[in-house]
Amino acid sequence: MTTFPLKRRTLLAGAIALGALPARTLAAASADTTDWHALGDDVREQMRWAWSQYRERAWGLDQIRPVSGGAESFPLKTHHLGLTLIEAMDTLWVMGLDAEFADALEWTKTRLDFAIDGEVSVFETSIRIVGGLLSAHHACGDPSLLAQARDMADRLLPAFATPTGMPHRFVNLKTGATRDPATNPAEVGTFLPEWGTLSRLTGDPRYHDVAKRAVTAMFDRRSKIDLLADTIDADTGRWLGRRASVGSGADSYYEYLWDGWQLLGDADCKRMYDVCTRGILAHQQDRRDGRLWFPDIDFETAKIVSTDQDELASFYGGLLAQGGAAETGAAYTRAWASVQDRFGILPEGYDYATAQPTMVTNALRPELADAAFNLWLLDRSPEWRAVGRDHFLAMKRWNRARYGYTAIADVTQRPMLQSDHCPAYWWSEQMKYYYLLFSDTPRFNYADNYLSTEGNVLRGLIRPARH
Ligand code: IFL
Repeated sequence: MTTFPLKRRTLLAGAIALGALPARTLAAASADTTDWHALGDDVREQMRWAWSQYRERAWGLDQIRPVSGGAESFPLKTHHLGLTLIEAMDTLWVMGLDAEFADALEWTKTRLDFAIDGEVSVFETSIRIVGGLLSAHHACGDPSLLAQARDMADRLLPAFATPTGMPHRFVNLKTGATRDPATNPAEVGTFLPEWGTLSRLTGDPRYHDVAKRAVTAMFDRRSKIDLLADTIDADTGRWLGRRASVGSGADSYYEYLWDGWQLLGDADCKRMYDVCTRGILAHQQDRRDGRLWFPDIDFETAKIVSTDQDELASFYGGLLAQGGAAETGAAYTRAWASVQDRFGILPEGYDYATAQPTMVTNALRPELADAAFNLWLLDRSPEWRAVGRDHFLAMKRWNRARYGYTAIADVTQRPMLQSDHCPAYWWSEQMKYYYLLFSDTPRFNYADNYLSTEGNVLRGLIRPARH
């Protein structure tokens, strides 16, 4: 995700601070005595502790199982690529955990090998591995990281060789065989910031060009009311579904339109973002009991098809604010924060019409912390720090297990029921969002930065001066 240049941020700060904050929130914010830097130190300490568990029990493996101390592979089914390690690197760096970062760097130099005869999700592998290596490269400048990011992107490239330019969902890392043309906006359009960066750093335009072609091919198939549906055939370009959503399957498509503008200065991306966002704001807003929600609707008729909200959509308030709709973004984030207030941790599914969870799990999700961080970057309101603090403290209370932080099987039970899973994005996303939100670290440029959908910092890391 991204921030505006200083001037724009200052303007937005005024707009939000003067207009949109409810009196209750303002009062609570001004009475807040939280020691933010101490909280930042605590985040760093949790990261250091969880990393030591991973180092001891699952070193080089994809994901630790925090309850049993075992491990699981992802994105390959039967082979590990060190996913957690790659995802964690820029977070370790920004926290100043330099020995841990150096240890991880050494592993990538000596052990990383992508020539595996197995299939990966093109989308997941790009945002996590290509993005993770690029952000680690941004942190330390080691050329081996860029070479590895490029190696992985080269292995993903065959997926884009379709008649429409929209990628197949899976590719074999060794043979280049692809499969599954039935895809969605997010899996088509979540490449440009990483792949544009790769082109900039390597001088090879192919990465940028395939990513741009895919995102544009999707945009060109929007409905007359400027909405995208949820499933499309990448070979024929024909829609296979009708549901328009800002959640799963669509979320980061919109995010990367904005990010293409913010990180790469691509005016086409800005235009596409504005068109899509106008469509969403015109047809998809629904206010109930003073709260703003975005139901799923039919992409041609705008008829509501579901009031069931996907937790993944809770990032969207931060994006709306970044794109200039500050009050709407704040209102949507407050709607989700009220669900957090009620359950402690967001359920994976929540129906705002019945005010009931529809899926009681939570896969250690970062989205609300992501929105809080992005809103705070724009206006510096303590309201968003408080949303992030509550997210962090609930995680410490309910998700901490013997060997790390774990997902929740049921957020409605007390104590919450834990499952045995630590998705690698946890190391790249919320731990970084919390730390940046609380610490005011000099290693990060708070006025000019870019974080990807996976929390990978591709602009804004500040290397300490050498003495
Ligand atoms: O991989 C993560 C990323 O934020 C994303 N979607 C879901 C994951 C986190 O919940 O784009």
